Amino acid sequence: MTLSAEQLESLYTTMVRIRRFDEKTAELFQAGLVKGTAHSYVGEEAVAAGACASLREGDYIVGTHRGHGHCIAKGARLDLMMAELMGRQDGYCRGLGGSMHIAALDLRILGCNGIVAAGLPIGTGAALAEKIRRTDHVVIAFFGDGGANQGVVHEAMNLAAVWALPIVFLCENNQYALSTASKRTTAGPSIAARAAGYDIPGARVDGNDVHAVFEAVGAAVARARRGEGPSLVEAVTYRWGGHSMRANLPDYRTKEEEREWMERDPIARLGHHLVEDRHVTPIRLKELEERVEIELERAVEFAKASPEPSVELMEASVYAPHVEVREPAPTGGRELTMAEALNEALHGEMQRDARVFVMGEDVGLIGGIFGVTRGLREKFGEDRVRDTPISEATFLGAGVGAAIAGLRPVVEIQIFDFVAMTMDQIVNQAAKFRYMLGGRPTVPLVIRGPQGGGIRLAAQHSQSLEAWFVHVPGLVVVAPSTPYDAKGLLAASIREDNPVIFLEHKALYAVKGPVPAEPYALPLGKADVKRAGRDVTLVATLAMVARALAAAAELEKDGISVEVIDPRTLVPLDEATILASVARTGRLVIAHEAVKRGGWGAELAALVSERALDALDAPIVRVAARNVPMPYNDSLERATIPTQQDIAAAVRGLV
Ligand SMILES: Cc1ncc(C[n+]2csc(CCOP(=O)(O)OP(=O)(O)O)c2C)c(N)n1
Repeated sequence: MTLSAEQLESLYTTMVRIRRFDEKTAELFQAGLVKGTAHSYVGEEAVAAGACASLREGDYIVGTHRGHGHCIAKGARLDLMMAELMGRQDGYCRGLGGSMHIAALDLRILGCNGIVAAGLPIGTGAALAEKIRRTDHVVIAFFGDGGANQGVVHEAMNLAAVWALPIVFLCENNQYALSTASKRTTAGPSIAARAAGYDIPGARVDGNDVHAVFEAVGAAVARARRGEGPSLVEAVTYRWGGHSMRANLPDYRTKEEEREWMERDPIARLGHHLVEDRHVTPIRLKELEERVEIELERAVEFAKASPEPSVELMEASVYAPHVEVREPAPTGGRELTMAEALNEALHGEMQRDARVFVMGEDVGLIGGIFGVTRGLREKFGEDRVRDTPISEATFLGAGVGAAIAGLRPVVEIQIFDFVAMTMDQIVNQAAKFRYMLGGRPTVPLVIRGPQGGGIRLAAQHSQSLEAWFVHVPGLVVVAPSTPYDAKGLLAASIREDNPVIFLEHKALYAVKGPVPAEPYALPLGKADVKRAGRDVTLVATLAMVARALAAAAELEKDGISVEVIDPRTLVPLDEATILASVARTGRLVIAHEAVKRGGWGAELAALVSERALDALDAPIVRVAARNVPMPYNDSLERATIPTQQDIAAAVRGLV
């Protein structure tokens, strides 16, 4: 497809806007008005401009840390971008994101990213959302030659290829990752050549030739729109400046090489073509450039005049309002196992809301290795119940992308220890996305799966990991101990607009309890007093709740009255219920299965000593696993996990 002179003028303007924006940013950085750092796109303008020229309003991009050009090419406003770079309240992210996190969901710019290549799983998820919704919207996911060597790049291309997702993987090969030349770190003839391994089209083009980029990406976009799946395009280019505006590094490129590439200036090339071949006058080009200057000056003035964001705005930006549960939940019901109760919640929520879908390893055909997703595929179809490749980082990241794009994914981590593979997507992406974007978007994503020991699965299949997630602002952490709570809390978690870590204890899956047949949700942040008592407050979680209750029954016989509280959600935490109980009993024991050091109990102990020291008549005691990885040997495993006797002994020690 040839571009009209008008389209080329528009591309020329976009490229000049990108260049002048980043040149101005460098000036403002030197002047101390842009802080932190920013990564200039000067020299690479033809890639973003040529690529985005094939996109429509409903299409998405995910950018990189060098992302100003991506945003401008997708239609971002210079004034809102500049205000963001200056950390001001009127910026795209209200000053909470900065250069590396600019995003504009109304323009379907899903964000630049400070984590190299992390945008690819997210872009893959947006493409998945569009595929599930059966639209013809597509995604372009930008990444660098350095990013190309991240594991998620392989995972994302594989996932997109097996699911035929509408995404274009666009590698901007500027030949260096910070100081390191791509040829020193990258095997194979080219990055584009990797496409053959996924049986998808791959093309390598001159990234300084806007026509070439437009042609190659245009073909890939058209293929994606037709529903034929992903493509890989590698655009070879060069950044003129240093890695970042802050970096002040020893030389790693030769002056000749830099000069050579500057002579291939993509803007001068397009300008020359317009004048020589398209009868556009140099005066016309000057006019276009002058318009950009005016826009840029206004953008700088706008940014300077914008107020600084407040501490209140910052604090309010971490969480979306938690789901409201108005009706009291029903009680009674049949006896179900916890696995059956969770399964019933999934059936109910998928029925209730077509945006809910489930993905994970072996969740479809066999219904999950613990049976939690059984029957969903038969009822809701393969589109909404997806067996994934073993690519936790990417299918979880795809969950983040699909959630941002408006669906409500439930991602199963087959055994929760494997969550370590996904920590970037949970901690740096899901948890921070709303915040980095100024507190506006929502990330309605549930990440659920079994944790804990007791069935001899040893060190890598038995950990209790709640403390990792409690430590991260932006996450909700749920930990049910009964089938009744499990059903109601999972339903609430799926209706929640924040990312939820939903921890199931694998030893509880087969435990039975009464569960009402009708759908219901339980509020997040509401503890349950499982047993009332006067002498000691005993806060227990997950599998420790049953042991705490058994210990309390045993102690009752000796005249010791124990109040057992199950917080049910660790974030948000029902501090009031716990503090009120401690105020009455004056004693606190905390029981959890995770190792003691740095465990969630330490946080609760600190909270109670800060807030209720006067009420305490005795030191706070934690009952937790020994500070060892879970052993395989069964008697050692029993010696590691706290028992009813350990809990009872801790209580006795206080009275
Ligand atoms: C996961 C991760 N590792 C390292 C970094 C530090 N870092 C930021 S950009 C960069 C180089 C990236 O090179 P490339 O992907 O080629 O993009 P370019 O900077 O050349 O545009 C490095 C090492 C990071 N931000 N994230």
